[in-house]
Amino acid sequence: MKRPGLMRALVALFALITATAAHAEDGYDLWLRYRPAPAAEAAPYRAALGEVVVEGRSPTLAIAGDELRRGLGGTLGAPAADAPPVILGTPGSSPRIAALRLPLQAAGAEGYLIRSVTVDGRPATVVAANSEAGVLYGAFHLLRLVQTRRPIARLDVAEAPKVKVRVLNHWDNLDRTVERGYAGFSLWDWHKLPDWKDSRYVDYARANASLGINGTVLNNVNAKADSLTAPYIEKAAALADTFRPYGIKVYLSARFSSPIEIGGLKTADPLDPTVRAFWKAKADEIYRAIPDFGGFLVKANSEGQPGPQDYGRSHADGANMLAEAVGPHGGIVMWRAFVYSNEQPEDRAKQAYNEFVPLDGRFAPNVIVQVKNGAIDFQPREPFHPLFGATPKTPLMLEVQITKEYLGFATHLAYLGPMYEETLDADTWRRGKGSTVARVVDGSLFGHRLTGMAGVANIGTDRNWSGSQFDQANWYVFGRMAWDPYLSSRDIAGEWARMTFSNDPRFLGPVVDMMMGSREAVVDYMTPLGLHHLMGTSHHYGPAPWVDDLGRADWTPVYYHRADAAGIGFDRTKTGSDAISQYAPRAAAELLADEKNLLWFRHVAWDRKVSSGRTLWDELVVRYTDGVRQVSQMRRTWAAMAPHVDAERHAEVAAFLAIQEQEAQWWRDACLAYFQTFSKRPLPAGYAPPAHPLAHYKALRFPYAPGI
Ligand code: BDP
Repeated sequence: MKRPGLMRALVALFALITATAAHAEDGYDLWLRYRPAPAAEAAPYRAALGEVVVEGRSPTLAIAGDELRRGLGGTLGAPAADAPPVILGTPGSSPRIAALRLPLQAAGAEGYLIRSVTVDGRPATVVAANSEAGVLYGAFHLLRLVQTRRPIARLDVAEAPKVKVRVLNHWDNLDRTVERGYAGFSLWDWHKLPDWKDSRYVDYARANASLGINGTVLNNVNAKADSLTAPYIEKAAALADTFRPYGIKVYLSARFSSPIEIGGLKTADPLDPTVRAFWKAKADEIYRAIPDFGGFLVKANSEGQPGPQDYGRSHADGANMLAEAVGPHGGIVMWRAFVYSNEQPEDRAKQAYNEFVPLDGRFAPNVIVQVKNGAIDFQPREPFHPLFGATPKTPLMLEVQITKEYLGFATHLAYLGPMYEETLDADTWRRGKGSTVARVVDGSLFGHRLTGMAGVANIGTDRNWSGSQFDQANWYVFGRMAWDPYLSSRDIAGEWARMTFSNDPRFLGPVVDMMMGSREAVVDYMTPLGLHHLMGTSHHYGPAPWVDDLGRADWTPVYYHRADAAGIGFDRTKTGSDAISQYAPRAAAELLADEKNLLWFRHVAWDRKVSSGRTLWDELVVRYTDGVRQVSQMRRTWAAMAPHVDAERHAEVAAFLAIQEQEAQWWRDACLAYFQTFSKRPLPAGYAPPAHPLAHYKALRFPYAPGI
C-alpha cells in the first residue's frame, strides 16, 4: 500500500535536516543560540524553571517573556507542568510582585532582581525590576545562567548597571559603507527606511539588550549634515521605534557645520544667535519624531572636521550650544576629545589633554567628553589616556574600538577584553591609589552622575554580524564591561564561549586561554614593546613602518617609531616631548617602569639590555617571532577543537587563522627587514631572516582594502 502522506513527511523531514545541516551554524544567532542541552545537563533547570508568566502588558514585557520562552524552550524543551513558574514584571505591572515587597531601590532605573521566592504558597522564580527594560535585562541574565550552566537553586541575583550611557558608535555612512567596517555593509538600509524595516533590526536590538547596551549612534562621527534633514530624521525615527521596546535609544552624530549646509546660514559660530536658534529648532524637530532621542555625538576640529575653533571658539562653546538645544528634552551631548592638529608642533599624544584640561568646569551638565582609551588612536597597546582623572569637574566617557582597524581587521583572532580591562584597571593616581580609569568611567572618582562607555561597532550585514565568529566576542565583552567595568575579561570570555560554542570543559579550557592570549600575540607581531602606528597608510592594512612622505608628519609611521642609527622609540620623557608629565607622578612612574610601554615613552639604544638580558634589537626580533609562533599555536589549538564545533563555523575560524598566520609573518618580516636597516645588526642565532627583501614589502599596494 502506498503511503503518500508518510512519504511526504519523510521527504520534508529530510529536507529540513539537510537544510539545518547546511545552515546550522553560520554565526547569525550570536550568543543567543539556545541549542538543546543534553538531557542530564537540562534536568535541574527543567525541574526549577517552568512556565513563563508575564505579569503586565507592554511591548517590552512581552519581548522579555517571548525571549525567555524561546531560550528556555530551545535549551530545555517544553516546560514541565509541575516546575515552579518564572514570573516577570514590575511592582507596577504585577500585584503579585508588588506583594513580595522586594528590595528594588538599589536596582534603580535599569537594574533587576532574580529570586527564588514563594508566590501563592508555591515556589517560583521572579524576575523583577522597577522598569520594563530592567525586566528584559533580568530575563537575559536568567537565560545566561541557564546557557552557561550556572547553579540556579536559591537564586538571589541583584544587578544594576554601573554606567549610565552604554552606546555603540556606528561609523556607518548614508551610502551603507562603513568606515573601518570589516563585516560587510551597514545594517541600516536608509534607502528603504522608513517604509521597510529589515528583520535584522530586531535581532540587533535583542543582541544589544542581552548585554545591557542602551544606546546606538546610527551614523559616522565623520558625519554628513544630511542625517539631520527631515527625511533622515524620519528614517532614524523608524529605527528608534524598533529599538525602543528593547531599551535602546537612538543618537545621531552631528556635523558642526550643519547650520550652513542645511540651515541656509552663513556661519556655524556657536555664539551666533541664529546658529543657536537653528540647533534649538533642529532639536525640537528631532524630538517631535523621536521623543526619547538620546542626543548628539560630535567630532569637531579633528581630522578636518568643522568645529567651534573655526570661529575662534572653544570646544566648550560648541558643546554647550548643542547641550542647550537638547537639554530641555533630556538629551545629552557626547563631545569627542579625539583632537589633534598637524599644524601644531606638539607631540600628537599631548594635544587632547592640552585642549581639554583648561576647559574643565566649563561644560554644561548634560555634556560628557568622550575619550579614546589611549592618547594616539586605538593602537594594539596604548597607555591609558592622560585625560582620565585630569578633569575632576567634567564627566568623561571611555571610547574603545570594537572593530579591529588596527588589530588585523576581521580575519585576525584578537579578543579585546584584556585590552579594555587593561585601560579600565589602570590607576590614574589622581586621588591616591585606586583612582582607576574604571572609577572615572563609573563616575565614582569625582562623583559624576552622567557616565558612559562607547564602543565603535564592528557590526555589518555579514551573516555572522561581526565579520568573524570570534569578533562577536568583542561586541559581547564591550557590552558586558559597559554594564560593569569591573568584570573580568577572562570570565566574560568563558561566558561568551559557553554560549556561542560549547559548555564542554575540553573546549572551554583551551579556547578561553587562546582568546586571553590573542591580543598580546597581535601586539607582539605588530607593535611590540610600545611601538605604535606602523600600519599602512589610509587603509591601515598591514605593515608600512617606512612611510615618511605624507602631507602631514603625524600620519607617518616614522613620526612614531623614530628609528635611527642610535636606536628606536619616541622620547616622551623630559628630554623629549614630556608627554609623561601629563600623568600624575605615581602613574607616570608606573607607566615608565612597565617594559610593555618602553618605546612609547623612550628612544632606546639598539644595544641596551632589556629585562630578559637581551639587547633591545634581539628582544624585538624575539618578540616579533614569538607573535607569529603564538598564532601557529592558536591554529593548532583550534584544529583540535573540531569535535566540539559545528563544521561550518570551525572551518571559517580555521581559514581565518591561516590568514592570520600569514599576515603575522608578513608583519614580522617587513618590520624586521626595515628596522634592520637602522640597527645594522644580525638576527640572533636560530631566527630566520625575513622571507623577502625590504623592497618587496615596500612595493605592496592595497587600493581595495576594506573599510576606507
Ligand atoms: C581613526 C580612524 C578614522 C576615524 C578616527 C576617529 O582611522 O577613520 O575617523 O579614528 O576616531 O582611528 O574619528
